[in-house]
Amino acid sequence: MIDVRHPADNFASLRARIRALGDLPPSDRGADGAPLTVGEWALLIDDIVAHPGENTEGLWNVAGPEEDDRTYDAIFVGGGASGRFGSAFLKARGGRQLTIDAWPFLGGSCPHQACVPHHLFSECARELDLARHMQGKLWYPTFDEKQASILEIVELFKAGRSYPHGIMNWQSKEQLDMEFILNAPATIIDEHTVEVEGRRFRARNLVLCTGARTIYPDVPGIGLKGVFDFASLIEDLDYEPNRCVIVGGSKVAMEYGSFFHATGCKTTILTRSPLMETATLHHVDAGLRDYVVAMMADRGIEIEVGTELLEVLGNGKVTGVRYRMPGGEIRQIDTDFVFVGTGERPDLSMYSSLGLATDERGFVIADTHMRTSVPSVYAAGDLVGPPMEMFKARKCGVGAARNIMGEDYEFDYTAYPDFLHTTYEVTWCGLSEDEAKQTHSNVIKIQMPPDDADPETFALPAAEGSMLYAFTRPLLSGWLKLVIDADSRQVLGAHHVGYGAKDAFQYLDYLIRRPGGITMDEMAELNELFLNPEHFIQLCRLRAGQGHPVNL
Ligand code: COM
Repeated sequence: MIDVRHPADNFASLRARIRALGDLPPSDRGADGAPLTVGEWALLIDDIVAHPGENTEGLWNVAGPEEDDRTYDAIFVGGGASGRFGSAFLKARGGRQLTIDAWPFLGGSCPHQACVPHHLFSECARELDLARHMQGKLWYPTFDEKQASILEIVELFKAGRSYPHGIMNWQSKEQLDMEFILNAPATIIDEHTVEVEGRRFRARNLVLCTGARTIYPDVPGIGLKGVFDFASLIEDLDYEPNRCVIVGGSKVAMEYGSFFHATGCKTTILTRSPLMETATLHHVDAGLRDYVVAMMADRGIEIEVGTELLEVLGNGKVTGVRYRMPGGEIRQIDTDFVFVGTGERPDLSMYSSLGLATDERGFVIADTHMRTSVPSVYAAGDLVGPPMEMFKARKCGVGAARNIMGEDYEFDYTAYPDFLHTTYEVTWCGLSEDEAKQTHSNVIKIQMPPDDADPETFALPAAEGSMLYAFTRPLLSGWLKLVIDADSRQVLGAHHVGYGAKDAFQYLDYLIRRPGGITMDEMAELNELFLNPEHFIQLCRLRAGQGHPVNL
């Protein structure tokens, strides 16, 4: 056990150890007796992560009885987004929490293996796409695929990820005043008791937030070296892939496939369902889907729909895959890199003593209060199933905290704004055009390019990040649609492919779903910051004068 709570008493040897690990700028070197700085946390975490099995002592930030002798209101098992946000909220409400994580940092898989690297990779995909498209024009040199290395980008991420980790630990301890034990697995004894490094902690409630992990198809060869998922890609990739086969058609499959292909690693996606038609993605507009998939194909990504993976080939290391086409034909691709994006499931083995009810897919069943089938046990985040999104994880944790602290709080996450990346940022919220037409008899749309325009010459939409496309090949500059009920004039849905609109969709989703929604006239009254990435305000203004608005 390393006690990180009382710097003055305990830190001389810890600080000496951290200082031996590497240089920090003077501004990030804590004084003797002071709490660890972000940089010091980062060095410590980096050292622990880099030497698995060596640094096995837990990092304890637990109040002694002289500081706080109350029973814990909740123990959060897992310190990812749900556990961290739930803990912070519960603490802010005056409760007492303890957060436990097997990793030496708070924040969970997001900054370690998931959302943060995904965003780095998607930014690289966008940059590479532009550099390849613009090569030989302006100041852009001939695009040299050999300069773009998946391995190098993964290593860039790994070299930098301990700084976000350091921030999470520092913020949770110094700003949010959370109690936590890190780098130590929790053992669940019963619904009120958890054991860590031989010490038992009791709490009024448990909040389970240990996430989910990729499930692999059960086919021969799936365990060969060279088969990766989003997590093992970060931890285990040690060569530069030359050819990629993606198994699955999930968001992860589309995002990572777009990145790999953009680096010059020819990529084929093998998917059962058409992309963006999987059950876990809702409100996907057909026009948006068509544009996104067409643009992936335009970049050269092969998408094989209706296929079934039969076998990963290789002898110790992947050399290819065999798969069945929809008509039954068996095909083979030679490849040195297989990436699995078939979805995730939780590992519930540590909860066997609780007897939690689960659904047919293996997710923990939790009601809208985040209560499981076991009284006083809550569950949050990916553990309770899709959507595997950050807002849901964090708000589930907060929802559990609110209920534990006496509020009657329900969290409904059936409607939400959504996004994914290809080489574009793709965002949507509200209803698709087809959905709107099922419930409204007079639906119009504002769309760019319009259905009857030639997209090769219609150089709009264009805005942040797509101006160079608009002026060189308009088709590539993006796509947008606003779905409107012409009778009530209410905006029903918004859909966008381009760059820079993601933030706006968080607020658009709220405006569309609040009681009364937002009308196209109210939208037209907003003040655009031109060239606004999604163009919706001024496009509504062009039609707002019409008593009976029609398509634009
Ligand atoms: C974000 C992690 S990377 S958390 O949600 O802030 O804990």
